[in-house]
Amino acid sequence: MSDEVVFYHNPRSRAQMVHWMLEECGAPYRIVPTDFTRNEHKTAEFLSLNPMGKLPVIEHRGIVVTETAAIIAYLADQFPDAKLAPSVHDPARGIYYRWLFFAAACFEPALFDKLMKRPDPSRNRHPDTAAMTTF
Ligand SMILES: N[C@@H](CCC(=O)N[C@@H](CS)C(=O)NCC(=O)O)C(=O)O
Repeated sequence: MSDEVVFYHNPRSRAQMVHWMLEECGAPYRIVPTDFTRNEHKTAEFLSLNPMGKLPVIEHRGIVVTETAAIIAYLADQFPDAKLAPSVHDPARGIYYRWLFFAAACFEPALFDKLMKRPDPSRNRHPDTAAMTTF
């Protein structure tokens, strides 16, 4: 089976982070340009890879991976010669996970709330749960 990573890419997207990672880890890869203006990320073929209809997406050895942070972690594990992640048994893996998950689950959503000028959520609490909140 080929080791080539098939990489669905648009330069005006988070796929740029995966592009950088592919270069850093030295993976052999092939770009499939995906044009948002032609809705190429909403075709039946694309949705069969990622039902969310979003980039980035990679296919590697018959496996589809989506979500930028997941793809980056996957590539670090698949191409370990680049030494881009602590090994599974190294306690430093905890620090790696910490910041990887923080970036995807906390930092990025907060950043996009600001960029998209989304209003702050209401601070009104239901009386049953108000006492349990600490902020
Ligand atoms: N949580 C996903 C977000 C993916 C995402 O929102 N991708 C955008 C480009 S940066 C996209 O494909 N948008 C097109 C659309 O939603 O129609 C990730 O981290 O990969």
